[in-house]
Amino acid sequence: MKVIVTGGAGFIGGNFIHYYLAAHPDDRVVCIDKLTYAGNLSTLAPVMENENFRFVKLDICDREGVFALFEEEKPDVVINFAAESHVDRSIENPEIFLRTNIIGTEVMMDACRRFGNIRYHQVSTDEVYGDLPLDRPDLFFTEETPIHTSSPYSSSKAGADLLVLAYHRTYGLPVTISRCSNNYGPYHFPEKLIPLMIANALADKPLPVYGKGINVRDWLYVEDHCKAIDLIIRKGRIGEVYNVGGHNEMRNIDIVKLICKELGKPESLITYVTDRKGHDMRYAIDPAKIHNELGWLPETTFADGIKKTIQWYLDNKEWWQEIISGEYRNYYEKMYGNR
Ligand code: NAD
Ligand code: TDX
Repeated sequence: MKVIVTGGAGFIGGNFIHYYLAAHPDDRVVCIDKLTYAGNLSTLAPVMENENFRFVKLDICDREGVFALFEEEKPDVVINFAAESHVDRSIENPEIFLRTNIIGTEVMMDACRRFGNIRYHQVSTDEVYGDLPLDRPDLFFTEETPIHTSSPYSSSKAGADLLVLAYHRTYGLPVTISRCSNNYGPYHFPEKLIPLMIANALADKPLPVYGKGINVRDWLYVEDHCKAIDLIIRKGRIGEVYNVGGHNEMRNIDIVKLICKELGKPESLITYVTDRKGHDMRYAIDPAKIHNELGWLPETTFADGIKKTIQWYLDNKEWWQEIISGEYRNYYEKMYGNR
């Protein structure tokens, strides 16, 4: 099988490529990535020499370039991870989110239509459902929960999801969508909560917790997400949405305290800063559908996953230190300087 993976130089796409090439050594993977600030070729260094892997620097909005690549590679499956993915950046500058996340999805699906009705999978997010109240722990996002977005990021992802379902209904494109909860693990860009707190704690820098730190996220080890996507592209029902999550809800402040404990750093580093605008309170996935239909269950507990993740950041300092020494410094100063 030949698979085109977009956004493979990013966090989840990169982990997916590592997982996929090991799990399916006879398949070919072609990665398309524009290498934005979030894309790092060093993430793909371990597979660059693999003869079943090819990297192509390409914008998913570049219709001509994408069509030429499809003509050349003739993929069987396309998995679209490429996106602008950081909520805080979407609040500062929504436009690029609409371009990449919506137009890019359209271009990738047009290429699938043009070159033989190719199987298409969209990597989406639980954020399209908006948020749940903290005082209703009985409520969860199911695939039937209405789309109700909060940020420009989640709105752009929701727009893309609607377009994917429209391409199925209108053109008969064989699509699936996965909507996953918050991922964590190796190669996670240090602008996101867990790697940011690890990097700051190791440097004895303040740990900026938004608001009161009581917002809840449902955390899943990235490899479990990769396995879910692999199952969906093989066994998922066409035209369906699958929620992916492991019933692992945690408050931000408890995660930050856990990171302090694991690294032997004092909680006095924790600094409460101005809240995120429109900050979603709680995400919580009901994964019953993917479990019942495809037999998926998460394999890594949070206790193990967070230990493995922290160890990875300790063992791979050059990967993230290179990132935080570059353009990221300006971003950090702008977002956190006077917060
Ligand atoms: P990321 O920001 O780490 O990586 C995104 C990658 O896409 C980068 O390599 C970047 O260079 C590339 N990219 C961006 N714009 C592009 C364009 N126009 N053309 C080609 N490549 C482009 O993101 P991530 O956290 O790995 O997220 C991957 C996908 O999973 C996204 O679609 C995101 O919405 C979704 N998702 C993420 C999470 C999470 O917790 N991180 C949870 C659920 C869903
Ligand atoms: O410095 C911080 N301080 C803080 O308190 C940062 C960066 C975050 N937070 C809070 C905000 C959120 O409540 O931590 C929580 C997690 O924040 P992020 O890591 O930015 O993730 P989130 O906004 O939940 O979105 C993530 O999960 C869903 C991904 O970035 C999305 O791409 C995915 O769709």
